[in-house]
Amino acid sequence: MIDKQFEKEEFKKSVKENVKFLYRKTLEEATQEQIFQAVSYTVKDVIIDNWLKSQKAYEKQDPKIVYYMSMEFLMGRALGNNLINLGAYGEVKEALEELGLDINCIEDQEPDPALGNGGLGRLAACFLDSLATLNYCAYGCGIRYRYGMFKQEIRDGYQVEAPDNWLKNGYPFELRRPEYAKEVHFGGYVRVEWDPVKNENKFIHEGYQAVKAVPYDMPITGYNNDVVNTLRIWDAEPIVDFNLDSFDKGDYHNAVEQENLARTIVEVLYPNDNHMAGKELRLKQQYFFVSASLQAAIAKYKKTHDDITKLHEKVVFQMNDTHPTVAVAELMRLLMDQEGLGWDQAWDITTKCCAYTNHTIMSEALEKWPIELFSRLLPRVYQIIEEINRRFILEIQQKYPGNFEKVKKMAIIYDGQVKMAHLAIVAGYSVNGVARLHTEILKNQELKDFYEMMPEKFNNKTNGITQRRFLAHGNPLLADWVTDKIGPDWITDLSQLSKLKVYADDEKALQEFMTIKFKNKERLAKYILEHNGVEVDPHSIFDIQVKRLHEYKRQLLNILHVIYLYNQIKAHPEMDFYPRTFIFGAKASAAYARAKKIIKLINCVADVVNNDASINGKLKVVFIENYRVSNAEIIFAAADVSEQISTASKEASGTGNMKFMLNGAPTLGTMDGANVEIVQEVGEENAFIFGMSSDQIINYENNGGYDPDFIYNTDPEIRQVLMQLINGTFSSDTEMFRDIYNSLLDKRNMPRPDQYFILGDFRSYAEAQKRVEEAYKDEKRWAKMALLNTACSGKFTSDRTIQEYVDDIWHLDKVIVKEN
Ligand code: 26W
Repeated sequence: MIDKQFEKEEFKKSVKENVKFLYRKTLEEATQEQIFQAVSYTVKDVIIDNWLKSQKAYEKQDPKIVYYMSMEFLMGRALGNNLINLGAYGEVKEALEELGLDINCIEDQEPDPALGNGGLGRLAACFLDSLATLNYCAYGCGIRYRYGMFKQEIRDGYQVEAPDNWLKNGYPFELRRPEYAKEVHFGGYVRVEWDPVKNENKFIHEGYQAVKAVPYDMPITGYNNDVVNTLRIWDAEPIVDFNLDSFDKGDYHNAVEQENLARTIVEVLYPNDNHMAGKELRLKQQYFFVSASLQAAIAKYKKTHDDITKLHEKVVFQMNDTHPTVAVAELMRLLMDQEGLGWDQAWDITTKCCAYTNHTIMSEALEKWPIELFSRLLPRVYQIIEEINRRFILEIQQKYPGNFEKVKKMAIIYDGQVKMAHLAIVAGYSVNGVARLHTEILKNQELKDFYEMMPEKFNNKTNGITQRRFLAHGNPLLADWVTDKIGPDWITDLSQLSKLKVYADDEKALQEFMTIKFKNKERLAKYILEHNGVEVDPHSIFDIQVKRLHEYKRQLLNILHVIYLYNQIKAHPEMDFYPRTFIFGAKASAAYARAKKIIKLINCVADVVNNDASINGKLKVVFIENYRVSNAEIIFAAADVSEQISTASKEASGTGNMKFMLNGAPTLGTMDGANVEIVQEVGEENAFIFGMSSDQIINYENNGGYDPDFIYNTDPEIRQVLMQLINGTFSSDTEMFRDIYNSLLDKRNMPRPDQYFILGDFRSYAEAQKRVEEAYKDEKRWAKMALLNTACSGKFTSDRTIQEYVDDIWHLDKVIVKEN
């Protein structure tokens, strides 16, 4: 039953009232943005009631709570998603129509809350959606960055970063909660004092700078169950307003610094994906939100429980990669210094409360902090880590007497650095990878020593995505068609999609399926024309690669292959070639020069190819500016081919691959990350797999023997493509792409030329692309393939992933909020 406030007349009245109340305007006078605000306030009203109701239910039922600790939450827009989850989307769409408004335009007014980089941040957002939908009590804990992921503009083919001032007009779906503010301390020193009563040392932190952490809560709605959970993101404020008082105390400098700290700490999200920069401010951000979140969790627990030693029965902290790992030491500190527990008791609780998810094996992503920096910024926390390390090394020596190699490889503090992954593994009771292959690589390669010492901690949780956003909201035509065929249960039980398999040979159904795909391609073509000024033909194959730009993801392989096709068409104008549109979307980290050059290359190739009349529009290349959650939804829905072409072993899981699959796009990919499981679900005949296996890659990496020079010298077509990077074909400046060329061939490129085996996989990729073309030409075969991809994607819902986390790691209780 739909909420009364969403009944059309009621809803319209409320929107009009909000416009009047907020802006002193009539609907006719209000801007689209103001109407968006007014609509959102109406929706928020309903949500607040459910929020209160959920809170009450939780208080009564006292369930175990998971705190999902993450530096990033890539939420995307909330309005449409909330309407879907409240079951009111259709009703509201019609009500707005009656007011002469287009719901899409209203939704477009909302800024994307982009408090994340890519995969890891979006995964956190999908998890929150699933937790609420599955009736679990969960908090997301993060940072309220003033500026989220930068906005990408393409100027003259180059990426230019613009600030993302997402709070400019005020964000309607957040609630400031000053009454829950917490203090966080930085710097200073630790004084040790003997406590004669307890007969032990007391550690007193003094001379620190303090910052006030103020929480802002965002509601996380479950699907049709009245559950509203909370994403709690922390803002920083100065403790006291600047005052001359401190000047008198000779503390003027410190007072100014303390205020500055509060201003800078949450200023901006670090836009690095898979690259550790080692910036002090980043560690400050980590400690800031971790300390505030732990304090809040403990305070909440103590409100209704008096035995802190049973904390683990009601609370679990899941650490999203190592970024929040300082949590284990901070929890120890709070339990010992604030709650008065001894080391052993505190350790026992901590190691029952903390669990760690690893999201990458890229060595440059591993977080290691210089001792000097760490101990200066967090002196008491550092002391605790030293003690954890000391005790852990004793354990290693007990288990492997005389084996100093082990100590060297496994210590938490070594070579002047604090290794956060080691800390997370030692203090966590669970360590999980994010796809089957990834977890196996962790166990057998990257974390082998730890796996051998504590195998019981290791487990796999293959990632998933929420179908509420990426099908119900992003692809309404397909969503309605699916519901028509199998009923609406797929919205909360994606395994239902397998019922679609019976339509794999049903011509009418296949035709309907492909007609929807075509309409979605028209929608994307319109978007591309409006935003990029490029005309693309929806009859061509939409071959899409959207994800962060990184060498290991091999956008370069894709664009080199485009050049190769271009050469072929030019050389053989008569050859049979099915028209293709290669679509890219990717942000490069602002400091990642080579990644930015690859964006420039894609745009330069696009310029040449799109303007070459002699190829008759058979090839088009489009770079979609500012790829983000909101346009992603449109992009996935319109894809024919899903490019998942990372160097095997490098992509931990991938989640874009799942979004494409759900929307009926076969994967063109390597046997990497979750692609392996996608192929297993859909069958090899319904995917296009190519390239070296992760074993082959790892073997080359360990034993050498890979020689891109040989390929260059023996394959004239590849050589031609490479020569075109430096002979003026795509830029009159022949030095423009020299670095890219060198990265593939120059022996001085570290650790070796063509580190990501682009030339090694090129032929195999080109051949797989040929198979794509053949398959596409056979309309019926393609339609069946596309439909089967949707039908077999049930495993990849984040609902399944979350249920596995609950069963194996968190052990949460289901909560009932909605009375029937
Ligand atoms: C310290 C800098 C830094 C920043 C972000 C290092 C590492 C990261 C993330 C772990 C990078 C990331 O987003 N990893 C992706 O996580 C996804 C969700 O599990 C996976 O699907 C992707 O394969 C993985 O690259």
